Amino acid sequence: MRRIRTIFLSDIHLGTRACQAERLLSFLRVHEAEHVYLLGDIIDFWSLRRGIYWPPLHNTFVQKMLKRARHQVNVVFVPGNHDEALRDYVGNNFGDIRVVRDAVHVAADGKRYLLMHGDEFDQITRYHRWVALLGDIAYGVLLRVNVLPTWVRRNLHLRGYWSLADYAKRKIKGALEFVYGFEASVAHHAQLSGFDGVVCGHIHSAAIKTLGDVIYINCGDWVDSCTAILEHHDGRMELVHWREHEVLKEDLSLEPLPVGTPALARVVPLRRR
Ligand SMILES: [Mn+2]
Repeated sequence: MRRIRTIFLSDIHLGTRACQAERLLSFLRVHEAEHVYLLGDIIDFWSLRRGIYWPPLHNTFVQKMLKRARHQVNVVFVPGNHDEALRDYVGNNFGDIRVVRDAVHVAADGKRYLLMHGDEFDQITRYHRWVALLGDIAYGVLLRVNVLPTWVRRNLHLRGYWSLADYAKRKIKGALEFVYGFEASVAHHAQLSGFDGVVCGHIHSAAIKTLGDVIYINCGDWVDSCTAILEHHDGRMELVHWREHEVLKEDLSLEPLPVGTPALARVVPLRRR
């Protein structure tokens, strides 16, 4: 169990097939914090509107958050654009989870961070909602296409998680320009507002970097890259990539089978009568 001061998560997209809830739960099992910030797109209402998908693990995540909040953990939820319906509940509580439009976090080293989802700085989402929806569907298709390579790699015991959506995001020049434009405008806003840093999400591109005079931090996502931001007890921020081998290390029930075991043995236990 790693005890840290703060966990920042965003873009979990519960309610979608792409959501890596199992990995997220394995990450949470070994991380305990005083503060947990959920920075938007936690529940994907856009996807749920197209059809209900809500497996038990997605419920487990919600239950775990409610439980931590009940046990003196400061759990704060900032709705994003995929869960913007919950922006109507700003100022209220879900159990002991506070719902706010945006928040300020003072780190252990005294630095003041602005916390938000970040879609306000995504001009496409803001002004051309239909373009955003189209982009959303295309991204969803990419992730679905990626389901097969992931299954193959997992069953051949290949380490890591090759991601088509991530690959496309990195390769397409326009996408990179979009990411840099987003980072620059968010950092600029935080600087003008007098903050030392900003923690956001939305673009599924995790980062900790200095832009101008501010620290720009993005939590990334749990549909694709499986990333989180941790604050240590001295105020140091860390970007964590939660990969398959870490899941294997922490969870003995997922111990890899000996080399040479047929891949199918994992899925269908072979029985002789
Ligand atoms: Mn978003």
